[in-house]
Amino acid sequence: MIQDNYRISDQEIALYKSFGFLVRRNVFTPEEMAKVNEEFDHRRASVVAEIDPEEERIFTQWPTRNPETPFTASLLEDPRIYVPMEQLLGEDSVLFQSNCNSYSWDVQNWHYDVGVTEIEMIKNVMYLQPTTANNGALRFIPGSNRNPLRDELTNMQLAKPRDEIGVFYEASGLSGEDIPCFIFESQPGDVVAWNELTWHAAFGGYKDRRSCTFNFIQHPKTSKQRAGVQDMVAGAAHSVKAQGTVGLQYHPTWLENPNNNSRRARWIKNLDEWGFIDAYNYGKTETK
Ligand SMILES: O=C(O)CCC(=O)C(=O)O
Repeated sequence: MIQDNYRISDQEIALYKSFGFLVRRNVFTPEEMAKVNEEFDHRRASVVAEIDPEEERIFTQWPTRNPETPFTASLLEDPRIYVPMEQLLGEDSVLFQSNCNSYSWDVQNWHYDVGVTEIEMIKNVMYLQPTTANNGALRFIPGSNRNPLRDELTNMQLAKPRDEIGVFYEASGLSGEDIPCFIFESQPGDVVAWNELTWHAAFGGYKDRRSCTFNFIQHPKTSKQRAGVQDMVAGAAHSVKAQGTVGLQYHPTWLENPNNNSRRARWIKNLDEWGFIDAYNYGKTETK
């Protein structure tokens, strides 16, 4: 049963479904965000110590389900996160990926997160510092989760980096910052949830810009949806390598589920059955 007091409204559901994203303000308190930032400081220091300094990373990522960050990890099972997701994706949806990110890039070009269209996935992001249009706020092109717009933006080569100008940018003389969009200017504690097919970008980044993400996937019911999940599983090991994620997505202490949380138990069962645990933790590419 979904708990009533954390539910999003029918209007919010309509906004998400039509435009591909949903902004939720003040989901977490300033005190809670201070705790998340404090854990982030400590974990980031231990992660950086593990990375070869020669790498000079502009992006450092580590999974949230880690005993070094117990408060942040507890947010996975916080109804403020999972209740809206269960409304949007079904009560049997699963939190399959969750990371902390320290970005030091200036620009994140327009893109969408997954190529898999058969199964719906939602990413929740909260930024740990205030964001503004010129200081790393995430932007969305409303409705770009759906076709024909999603594919039209691909054909316009909106995702091309600055040094490889895409057809639209070349013909128009415009750049990524000029694309009409919704800009998610935010305070720590605000959360934006988006369909992972929705086009998004961020400009005006700075060193150690911080976010935490919580990604949910629908429980597959049809053979097409099951194939979609398998495609995600097949790409998981590659994504860990490409992103240079430090540490296990599903830490053994989280998998032990010491308090017998029933939602966590269901997630673990599904993650194991679908092959995510083998793929993310052990780099196994063949699906079950
Ligand atoms: O904040 C950023 O630089 C980009 C975030 C993003 O693209 C994502 O979380 O998928």
